[in-house]
Amino acid sequence: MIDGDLLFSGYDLITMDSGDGPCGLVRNGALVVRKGVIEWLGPSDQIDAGRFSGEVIHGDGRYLSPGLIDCHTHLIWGGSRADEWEMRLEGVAYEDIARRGGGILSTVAATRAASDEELFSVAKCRLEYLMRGGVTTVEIKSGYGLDVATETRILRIATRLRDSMPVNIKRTFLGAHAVPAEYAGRPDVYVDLVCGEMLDSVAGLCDAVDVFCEGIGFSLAQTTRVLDAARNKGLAVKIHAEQLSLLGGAALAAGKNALSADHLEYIDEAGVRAMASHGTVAVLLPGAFYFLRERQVPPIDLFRKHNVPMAIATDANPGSSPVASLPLMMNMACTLFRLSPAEAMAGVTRNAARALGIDDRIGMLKAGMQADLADWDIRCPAGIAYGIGHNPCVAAWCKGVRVA
Ligand code: DI6
Ligand code: FE
Repeated sequence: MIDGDLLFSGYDLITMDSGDGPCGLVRNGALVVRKGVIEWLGPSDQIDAGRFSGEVIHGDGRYLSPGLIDCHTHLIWGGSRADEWEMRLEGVAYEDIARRGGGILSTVAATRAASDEELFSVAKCRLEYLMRGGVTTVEIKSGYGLDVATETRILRIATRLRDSMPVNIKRTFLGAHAVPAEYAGRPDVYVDLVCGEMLDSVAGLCDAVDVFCEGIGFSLAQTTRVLDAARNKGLAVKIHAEQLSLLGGAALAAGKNALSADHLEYIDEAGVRAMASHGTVAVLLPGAFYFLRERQVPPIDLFRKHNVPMAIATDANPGSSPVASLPLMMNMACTLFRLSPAEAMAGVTRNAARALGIDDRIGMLKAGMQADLADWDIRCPAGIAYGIGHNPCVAAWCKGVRVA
C-alpha cells in the first residue's frame, strides 16, 4: 500500500518550481498529499493508484496549480462607493473626491457605523468570491476604521475570518491609510496616535504594517515614523507607494526591508534598484489602474532588468478596485501591463507568497510545501489568465482540505 490522504493523478502540474518552461510543467503528473502537506510529485506512471490508501482524484488531463495567493486586499469595509464612481464617470477626479471628504473617508464613516456581524458577513462573502477563483491565501488590510476602536475591531474580524474560514489569511494594519476628519489639518498628531495607542492596541492582531505614502496620504517623514514604530514591535512592513505620484516611498520602505511595495506606477529606476537590493517584491494592482483609468503603466521592463519579483493582487476595495477575481487581475496584468501569462502566474503564486513572507510554505507545488492546490479546466497554463468573466477553476484545496 502507498500511504497518503489524497492522490491527484493524470493532471498536468503547473509547479512554478522545476519542470518544463517558465511554469515548471510536469505533463501527466501525479501528486500525493499527506497530513496537509505535499509529500511527493512526479509522473503519473511512477505511482500505482490501485495501491493508494487514500482518496484518488483523476485529472483527466486538467491542470493542477498552487492555490492562488491574493497578497493585497482591503476586504473589510462597510457601505458602497457606486455613487462616487458615477461622479468619476462624469469627470470628477479621484483625488478631488478624496479632498472633498469623500473617498476613503466616506467608507470610514460607513465602516464605523456597521456592526461586527455586518462587517464579518460582507467580508466573508467577498472572500468566498475570491476562493471561487482558486484563491487559498488572502492578505487583509485594516484602514477603514482610523480610530483605535474601529481599527482594532476590523483586525479582530480579520482574525475571526482567519480562524473560521478554510484558507490562509494574513492580517495587515493600515491605520495610516488616510487622515480621519477629526484630525483634519493635524496629520502629525494622527500619526502620533497610529504609532502609539493604535499600534499598541492592534500589535497582537496583525502580521504586518502598511502605509499609504502619497500626496493624498502620508508624507515620507510620516511614513518613516510608522514603519519604524512597526519594526520596533517586530512587525513586518509594506507600503502603498508611487500610485499617483513619485514620492520615493518604495525606496524608503525597501531600506527598511519591506516585504513589498505596491502599486508603483510612478516609480523611477533608483526606486527599482533600492527594491532589488533589499529583495522587496513589486505588487502590481491592475484593477486600480483600470478602475481609476490611470495612464501611467508601472515600469515592467525595469523590474525585469533588475530582477525585482512581480506579484499581482486584486487590491479589493470600494474606491479604486471593487474586484472579486484574481484570475481577472492576471488577465489585466497581461493586457494592460504586458506581463506574459507565465509572469502573471508567478505573480499570484511564488512571488505573492514572497510578498507575504511565507514563500517557504506556499506558492509552489513541491514536496514539503503546504498542499494548497487549484484544479483548472484549461487547455494550457495561459488559460487561467485568458478568460474575462469565465471561471475555469473546478476546485481548490487548502492544506489538503477541499475549499471550493
Ligand atoms: N490605495 C488604493 O488604491 C486604495 N487605498 C490605497 O491606499 C484605495 C482605497 C479607497 O479608495 O477606498
Ligand atoms: Fe491598496
